[in-house]
Amino acid sequence: MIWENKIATTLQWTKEISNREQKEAVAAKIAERVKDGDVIGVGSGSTSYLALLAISKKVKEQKLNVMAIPTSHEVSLACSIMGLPTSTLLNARPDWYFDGADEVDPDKNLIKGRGGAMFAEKLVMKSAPENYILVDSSKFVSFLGEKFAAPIEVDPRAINLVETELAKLGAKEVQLRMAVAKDGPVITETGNLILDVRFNKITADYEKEVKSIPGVIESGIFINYNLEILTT
Ligand code: ABF
Repeated sequence: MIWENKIATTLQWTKEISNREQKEAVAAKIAERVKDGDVIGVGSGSTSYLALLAISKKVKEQKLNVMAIPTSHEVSLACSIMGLPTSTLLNARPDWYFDGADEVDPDKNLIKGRGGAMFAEKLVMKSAPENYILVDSSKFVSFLGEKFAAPIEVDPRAINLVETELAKLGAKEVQLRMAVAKDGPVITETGNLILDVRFNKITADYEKEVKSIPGVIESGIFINYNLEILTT
C-alpha cells in the first residue's frame, strides 16, 4: 500500500514538471552514456528523475548490469520502483554522476539544493571522476544568485549563530525553509534545517566563508567542480 501510494505521488509529481520536453531530451542524452557494469551516482529533482526513467528503460531493454548510488531517500525509492539496484559511497564508488541544477553560471558553477539534498549531492559529485549536469535553457544565469537564493544546511543548534554570521557576510535576506504545509521547518535527511540566503552576487569566496561558519553542514553553492553541462 505504501508503495502504491508512493508510485501514485511520483506519477502525480511528474505531471507537473516544467520544461518537460527539454528535460526529456537531455535525459535521453544521458541514457546514451550508460554501459554495462556502470556504477552511476544519481542526483535529485525532476530532470534527474526523467533521466532515471530513461536509464532504467535502457537497462531493462538491453539487460544491462548497472548499480545506482542515490542522493536521497526519494531517489532510492525511485530506483527501487524502477528495478535498479542501489549502493552507497561506503560500498561502491561511482564511475560517473548525473544531476540537475537550479542555476548554472558561465564558468559552470552551480546553485543546487531546491530539494534540500545538496549535502549528499556534493558527496557523490566529489566522489565521481565524471559529472554531468542536466539542464534546460531556463537554468543559465549570468551570475550565481541571479534568480535563486543559496540554500545552506545548518545544524539546528547553530541556527542563530549562522544567521548572525551570514548578516556579517552581507546576506540580503535569510529565510528558514518551511515545509509545504507550512506547519514547521523542512528537516533534512540528516536532521538539519535549511536557510535560503540571498546575496547580491555569489562568489567563490562566499562559498568558502559560508562553509567556515561553525554549524554549517553544507551549502548548495558548487564552485569549480569537474563537470560537463548537458543541455538541449
Ligand atoms: C536537484 O534538483 C537540486 O539540487 C536542484 O535544486 C534540482 C533541480 O531540479 P529540476 O531538475 O527539477 O529543475 O538536483
